Amino acid sequence: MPEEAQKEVPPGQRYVKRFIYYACLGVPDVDVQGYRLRVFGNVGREVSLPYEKLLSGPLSTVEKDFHCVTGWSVAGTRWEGVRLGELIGEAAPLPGSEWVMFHSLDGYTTPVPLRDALAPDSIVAVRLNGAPLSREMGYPARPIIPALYGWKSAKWLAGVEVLEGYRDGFWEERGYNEVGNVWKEERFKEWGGHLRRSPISG
Ligand SMILES: Nc1nc2c(c(=O)[nH]1)N[C@H]1C(S)=C(S)[C@@H](COP(=O)(O)O)O[C@H]1N2
Ligand SMILES: [Mo]
Repeated sequence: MPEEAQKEVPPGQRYVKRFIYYACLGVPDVDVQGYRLRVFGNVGREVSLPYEKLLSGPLSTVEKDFHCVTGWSVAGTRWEGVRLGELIGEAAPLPGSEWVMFHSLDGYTTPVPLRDALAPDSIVAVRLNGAPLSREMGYPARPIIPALYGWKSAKWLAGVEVLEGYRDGFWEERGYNEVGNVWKEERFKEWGGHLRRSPISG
């Protein structure tokens, strides 16, 4: 199925008007002066970017629907940010790199395949629908990877760790899927097939 087909509703999703706001570990205090977005791990050279550097771009615009694994979607959200591929490329990932772990200021973590992070419409967003991200929505930055469920969009993003092998993040430890592709409906891990058929709420 073409991932670009935004007219199509991903399996098991329904549209709502507004984002349902989540902060499972609370909303962190953000000291934007001291803030750096770090790209580290299995890389040739670490990258450390202040917020102004992220803002100065160049910024790409990604207009896509946003899909939460609990079943709600928001149509046509417009995000602006720096391409993840640019940031990760700057850090020169070493051969054998296959995953990326996002680290947030609140302690939240979530992994994505490097392949998805490098997709052309994968960005580190600093703006949503024409305005800087609000504190609740993840200021100063959050990754947006349109083909993956919303839990992979780690709000208050501070670190992008390049990995060779897979590691669980916060929700993955609790049974959510390693990849989380919305078109393949990858909600839960394959083990415990019963989980895949459990009722989806929200
Ligand atoms: N740091 C952090 N990032 C997070 C979450 C969270 O609880 N903490 N929730 C995730 C989930 S499950 C979703 S669907 C989206 C929700 O984004 P919103 O709170 O902006 O609606 O954020 C994701 N990123
Ligand atoms: Mo979610």
